[in-house]
Amino acid sequence: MSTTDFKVPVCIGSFIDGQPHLGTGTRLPILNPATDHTVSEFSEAQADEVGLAVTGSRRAFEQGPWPRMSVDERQAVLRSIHQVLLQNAPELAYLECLNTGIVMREIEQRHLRRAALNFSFFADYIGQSSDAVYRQTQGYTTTVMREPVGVAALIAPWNAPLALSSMQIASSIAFGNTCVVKPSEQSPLAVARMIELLCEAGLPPGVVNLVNGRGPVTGQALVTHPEINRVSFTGGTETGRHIMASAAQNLVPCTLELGGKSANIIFASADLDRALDGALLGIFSNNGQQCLAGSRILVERCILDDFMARFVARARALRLGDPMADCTELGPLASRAQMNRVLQFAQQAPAEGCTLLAGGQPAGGFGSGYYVQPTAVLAPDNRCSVARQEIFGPFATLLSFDTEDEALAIANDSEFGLVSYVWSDHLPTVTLMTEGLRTGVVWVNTPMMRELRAPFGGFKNSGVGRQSGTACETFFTEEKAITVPTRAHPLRRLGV
Ligand code: TXE
Repeated sequence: MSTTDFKVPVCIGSFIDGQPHLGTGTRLPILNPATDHTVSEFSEAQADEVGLAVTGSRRAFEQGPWPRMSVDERQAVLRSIHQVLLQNAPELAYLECLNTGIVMREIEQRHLRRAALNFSFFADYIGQSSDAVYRQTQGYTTTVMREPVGVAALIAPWNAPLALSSMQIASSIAFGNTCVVKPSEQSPLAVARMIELLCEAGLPPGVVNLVNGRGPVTGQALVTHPEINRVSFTGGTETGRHIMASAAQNLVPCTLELGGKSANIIFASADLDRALDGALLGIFSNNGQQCLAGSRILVERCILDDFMARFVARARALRLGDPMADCTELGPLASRAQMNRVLQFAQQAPAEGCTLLAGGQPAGGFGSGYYVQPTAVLAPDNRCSVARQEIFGPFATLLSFDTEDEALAIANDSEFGLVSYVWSDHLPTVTLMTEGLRTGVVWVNTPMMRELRAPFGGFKNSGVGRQSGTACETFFTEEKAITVPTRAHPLRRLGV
């Protein structure tokens, strides 16, 4: 099937109770980052339209079949979604690539597989989870059950819209909840189609509703709606802080998956060919726009010159181009604002003592597309802005260290604590580092490898809460303790 077979909608609206709902809100453009051309538009949901979506979700929760289905029935729908997403992968990948500039090969091989897997993973999980029974207190049995919490607000980012929003959707609905999804205003195209497909796969209407719009308008109305019971947010740290404060007004718990400035620590004792491949993948895959990017590359001083020369040569050789093309390794950034942000860091770095090793300029030959040259700087120390702030683009900051303790101190000297990477074949070094690193995930001798069974999430300003089967079950369910006496105990009789 050729990409021209896929229809791009003229305008995207909300999706409520299984039906498209085109409101009267402001029409805003949906852009192709590779060309800066408008490819579609969306209608921004105002508070009243957000209210309709939340009411639809509430009705589906209170009266609809989904929360009342047996686990077997819910599993069957989640597995059907897995199948339908894979069957429609070419169309979803096309829309995602068109709207985000993420390289098609990565969308097909990573994002879409993950999106489908998220649903089958939670189907498997709910088939195995169990309630707890306490019988330690003689004469009583106490059962602790978990029930769905109600309606979840899911706020998704623009750097991996399908992969990340599908995680939020699957992990909330698997436990019998309903939800309202708000994708990023920059990247609503593929998510809107995915949500239609959920219904086509057999999900009852109203279980997953969709609203589109900017954060302060649509997102804020959703997060603060009084009928919302949980908020799941993936995005920037400052936005996360604001969302959590807003949700706190209604005492609504939040899970926040935020930014990072992850250390990728390379020791002389590593397999340096693999470490080099891993470092390049860590910072340049997904166009450098990923929360788990290994954006601070810490290199043991005795191998610095050699490693740096090889890293820079490979970075310069990266194939920039049309994200739809098979040979492309690096596409455009997601927005003009993001491109300008990245370029500004490159511009300021020399004033802070950094040496520009590669890139730092807009990449020529791509018209008005948001392309930035693969960029690398050597920073004199960890205090520079490029070592502290999340840049979120194809921008590597290299630093050097002499000892394990120094590597650990630099790695941990960050407001973030999402992931870290260690490259060494020396077991005591690996042990020392994995025990000392203050991050939610540590990858040893491998680039990012997401094990869905294990918790994913960050220390410090990288987030609140975790994503895994058990963590999502805890977050998206309420516990209820039911105590029953095993025989008729004599009761103290009042008023006799
Ligand atoms: O994302 P925002 P921004 C980081 C990255 C990037 C920075 C800023 O460093 O440069 O964040 O990105 C919605 N109420 N990450 O500002 O604002 C918004 O509409 C409710 C890391 O573009 O965090 C979108 O749907 N919702 C990251 C979502 O929040 C609000 C992924 C994320 O947008 C809102 C993205 C409000 N008041 C950026 N304001 C990661 N963790 O992977 C905004 N939103």
